[in-house]
Formats: sequence, structure tokens, C-alpha cells
Amino acid sequence: MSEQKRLLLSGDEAIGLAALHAGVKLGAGYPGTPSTEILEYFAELGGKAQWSPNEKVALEVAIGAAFGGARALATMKHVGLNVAADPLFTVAYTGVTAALIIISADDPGLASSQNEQDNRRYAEAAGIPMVEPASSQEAYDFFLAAVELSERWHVPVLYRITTRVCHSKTVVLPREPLANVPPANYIRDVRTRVMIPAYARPAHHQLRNKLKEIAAWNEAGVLNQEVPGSAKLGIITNGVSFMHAREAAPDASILKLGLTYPLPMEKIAQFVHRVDRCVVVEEGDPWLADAIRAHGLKVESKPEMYRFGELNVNRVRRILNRDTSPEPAPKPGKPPQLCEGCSHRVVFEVLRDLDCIVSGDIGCYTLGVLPPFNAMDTCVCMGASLGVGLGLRHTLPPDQARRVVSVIGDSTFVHSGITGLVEMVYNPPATGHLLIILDNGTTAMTGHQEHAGTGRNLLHDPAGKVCFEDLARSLGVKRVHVVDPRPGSDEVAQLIKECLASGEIAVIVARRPCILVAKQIREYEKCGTALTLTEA
Ligand SMILES: Cc1ncc(C[n+]2csc(CCOP(=O)(O)OP(=O)(O)O)c2C)c(N)n1
Ligand code: SF4
Repeated sequence: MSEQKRLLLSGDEAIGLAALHAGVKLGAGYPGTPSTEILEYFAELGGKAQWSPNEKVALEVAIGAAFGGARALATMKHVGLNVAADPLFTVAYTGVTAALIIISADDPGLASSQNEQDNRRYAEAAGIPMVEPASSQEAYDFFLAAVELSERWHVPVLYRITTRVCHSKTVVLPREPLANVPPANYIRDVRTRVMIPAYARPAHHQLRNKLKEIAAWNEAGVLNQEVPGSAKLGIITNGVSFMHAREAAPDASILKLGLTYPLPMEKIAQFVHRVDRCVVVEEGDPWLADAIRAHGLKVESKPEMYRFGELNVNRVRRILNRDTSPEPAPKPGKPPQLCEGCSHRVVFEVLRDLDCIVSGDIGCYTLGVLPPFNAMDTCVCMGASLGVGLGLRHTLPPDQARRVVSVIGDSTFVHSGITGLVEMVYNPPATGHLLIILDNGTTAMTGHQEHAGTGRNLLHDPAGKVCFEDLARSLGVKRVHVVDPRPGSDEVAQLIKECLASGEIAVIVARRPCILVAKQIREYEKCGTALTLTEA
């Protein structure tokens, strides 16, 4: 391998490059930290990539491509897999023709998420093989291996990465692009692709048989690594925890697992029996430790306090020393704030001043919960502002119900707010309801990605555009307003008051570009995109 080929890449970039070298024909995803850069980099390199309205649609698009014989990639953050869980469980049964790699980028420590769920459980629950790299080089190499695994057994592969792997930059030596890229070609196979019960029952048996074969293959698997060391201490680990473990216990014997579902239990048993003490070092849930113990093997799991947050070298040392003394509190950081001049500010000032009960959603605007606004009462998951707001409206005493407002960002509305709007039309509360869509023309929170409401695609070129006000009207909402939330104007306050007093269902689209990309949006508009965004 020549020196020129050494690249300094983040794990996300390494996956984007590997996808290109693996001949992935289509990558679909929805932005979410820490996964977002994968598709952006893949597209930058010339791969065909697109943002879908949400993760479920992204996975379905990727499934379609893989059914048709084209290698496909679906990317999302960990909570995105909850949205995509319905197709996930059934594509395990249908299998695929060409490789399907599903990226789950988990966020232990909640650097930028609403929970720190451990998606390794999805692999087991759905019966999908899972691969976990520990570095950028592995992110690259394991992706190519995952493509081969996927096509050998015709199964989708869950590719689980975590924040540190996604965002740390390390050296990558790329290989030559894979030569055997299959051409897309549809071959009818109704029994394996149409999951009516008569076909799904045998498909489940087939899946379990495939998993047995993959487990057997994993015993000698190339994705696992043994680091020889002292027999006094053995460590079983996965992902980035491997790096911490090596530094924390340089003399220990280590078994690092790369294909973590289905597990190579014989290999693990041999390792456990070879060492005096065996500790499982893993971030998040004690998933690996529980799985190993379920086979009657004696391993130590970390104390419960290390289930929370990311691991690091020091925390791994503490785990190995069975140290459960309180950890030093992290230094208090500066609380995040909406940018000066942010278009969301005006709306939250009004909601605060009118003492509304605000059913909120996820995006930059979630910061409306903090001072000086203190104007958000609930925030559960993407799209929940509508449903939760409607539930409050239906059941609160009328004087309180009339103060309930649902607030959602434009990208989030496209993601999972539209069905909530349908619910508002279908089951309108007796006091009516008000939805405010904060349309700043971008997905600001995850780094300003495009979405179906901006009229531009992932590369910011002109694309189809969903018009929110037309959509609301077409669904039957009579009271639909578009307003520019200009600082200093009382138009927003007047409209909100009017809608709340009407007792009808209403939608206000508060449209003003995110100040950080307003200039860029104007540039895109000049290049031919038909936009209706108000100039900042
Ligand atoms: C299921 C899920 N997918 C992705 C994310 C990551 N994420 C959080 S908010 C958000 C969208 C924010 O965009 P928008 O609603 O337009 O609000 P803005 O940040 O622009 O104010 C995304 C993609 C998430 N939290 N949950
Ligand atoms: S990035 Fe844009 S949307 Fe987010 S706080 Fe700043 S101005 Fe507001």
C-alpha cells in the first residue's frame, strides 16, 4: 500500500469511503448526530445519496434498492432506528438480494440526543447480524466485510457505531474498490419478499438457521481479535471500549469482538476459561456481559454507575479496580442558547408572554425551554409535539386546554409531524388546537441539512418541495396563516391570540431563514431554486 493512500478520516468519513469502494448504489438516511457526515461524505465523493423524510422511509428506500440487486446503505442515529424499527424487523425475514447495511450511530453520554439507548439490543431482537468497528480503519474495513457477509447470507447487517468512532479522526489505508459489484436486476421471488403469514413462518425458521450458520462462521471470524497478555486478567470488549481497555490494562489478555451478534460463544468460553479473572468492558447496557453470563460463563460486568455516559481510560481503570467511589463531577459548561437573531426567538417570547402550555419538539428550538423564554412544557421525541399537544387539549379543563399550543420545526414536521397534523384534522379537540411550524428553511440542529420542505436535495440542488400551508389546507385545516417572525413586530402575537380564541384547529407557519444560513439560502435561490422563504 503506497504512502499517498494514507488518509486521515473520521469513522463517518471512513464509512462513506467504504460505501463508495463497496459499490453502494444508493445511500438514504435522515440526519442525526453522530451519523450525519456519512452520507454527506459519500455524496461528496460522488456516491448517490439522499435525505429521506425520516429513518423509516430511508430504510424502506434502501430495502427496495437491495431487493433490486443494488448494494444499499441506510444511515441514522440510534433513536432513528426506533422510527425504522417496523421495516427492520421484517427485512430480517425477507432478506435481501444485494447487500443492505443499516447504520445505527449510538450516542452514549447523550452528547446530542434525548436518550442513550443501546441499539445492540435491536440486533438481537430483530435477528440481524451486527458489526461494531473501533476505529476509522475498522469502520472502513468492517464495512467491506459487512457487505460480503450481507450478500453471503442474504441478510441485512446492522452496523453499530458510537460517537467517538464516528467523530475521531484516525489514519485509514483504503483498499482497491471491490471488483464484484453486482448489477441491479429484479428477479421475482414472491415467497421471500411478500410477508403474508404463510410465507413469513418459514422465513422466520430460515432466519434462525442463517443466524446459527453465521454464529459458527464467527467462531473463526476475521472480525474478532485476540490480544495475548497475562492470564491473570482477561477483558472481553467491543467498539471504542477496546481502545480504552488497551490503555487502561496494557498487560491484560483481550478478546475484542467485531461481529457482536450472533456471538462466537465457543471462542468466548475458551477465552474465559484461559484467564483467572474475566471482565466485560462495554459502554452502555451490560448487554455483552448478560449474553455471556446467560451461557453459564463466569464474567464480571461493570458496576451499574458505568452504564451511564461514555467510557474513557480512567473509567475503565476504575471498572477494573471495582472502584465505585463517586466520580468527579464534570465542570459546568455554559448553557446552550438560541443564536442572537435566531428566528425562533420571537415566537418563544410570545408563547412565554401569553402563558401558553407548549407541547414542544426536537431541534434548535427546544432551547425555548431555557431562560429567558421558559416556554416549552413537553418534548418527548421527534414529531411528538402534535400528539402530546392534542392529548392535553382533549383532557385538560377547557380554561387550560385553550392555552395548549404545539410547536415543531420544519424538518421535524416533515419527519413525523405530518401524521400528527392528520390526527388534528381527524380528531379535533373540542377547544380546537394550534400548530406552529417554525420554518427556518433548514435542519439547523444537525448542521443545516436540506429536507423535503426546502426544495433542495442533499447537495443543495433544486428538488421537489412540500409546501406546508398547501398541505395543511389540503388536509382540511381552514385557518392557515403564514407569518414572518420579524423582531419588533407584533404580528405573531396577534395571530396566535386570534387562533387560540377561535376554538378551531389552526396552523401558523412562522417562516424566516435560520440566520446562520440565510445568506447561503439566498445563493441557492439565485441558482434556480423556487423558494418561498422570506429574505432575512
Ligand atoms: C428520530 C430522530 N432522528 C433524528 C434526530 C436528530 N435531530 C434532532 S432535531 C432534528 C431536526 C431539527 O430540524 P428542525 O426541526 O427543522 O429544527 P431546527 O433545528 O432547524 O430549529 C434532527 C434531525 C432525532 N433527535 N431523532
Ligand atoms: S443555528 Fe439557526 S436555528 Fe439554530 S439557534 Fe442558531 S439561528 Fe437559530
